[in-house]
Amino acid sequence: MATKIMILNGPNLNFLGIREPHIYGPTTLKEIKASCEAAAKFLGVTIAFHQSNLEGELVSLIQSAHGKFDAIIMNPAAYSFTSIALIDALKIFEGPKIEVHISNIHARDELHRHSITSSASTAVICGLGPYGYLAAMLAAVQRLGKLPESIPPALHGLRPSGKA
Ligand code: CA2
Repeated sequence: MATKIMILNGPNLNFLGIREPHIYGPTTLKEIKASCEAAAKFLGVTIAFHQSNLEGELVSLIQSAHGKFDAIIMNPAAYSFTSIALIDALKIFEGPKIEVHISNIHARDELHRHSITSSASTAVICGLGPYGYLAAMLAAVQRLGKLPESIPPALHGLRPSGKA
């Protein structure tokens, strides 16, 4: 069975590339989705890509991934800084959970600096712009030990499972 990755995007990310390009860049969420779909083909995985402004909807999507998806990649956006509900939902999911932020949250103002959801994540990628989603996909598949043979050995890492 093909490896399945759920990619979740939190509130206001539907405005990427439309407002505040000086912070989040010119790329739209639609373009990010297309780039993830292209990467999925290359990696031999299938993806489900969602955006929601509603915390409960994101919780339900994470719950629905249980037993059906192998990894979750999530940009929780503003919920990163507030959501115990997302932390609890992420803890239920056993597979790799990679948090992505387009901007480098550590270089941001006090309000945008302290992600609490990262405590329930396997790894966090921030500051790489939209490329962070692709880096997260590669890392998730590597961690699952499912990188295809077509990926050069140098990108497989030192341990098949990706564990440190
Ligand atoms: O850098 C990221 O990906 C963030 O998760 C984006 C969040 C922000 O609260 C985090 O600190 C970092 C904000 C998403 C809001 O997206 C907008 C897009 C266009 C215009 C306005 C907001």
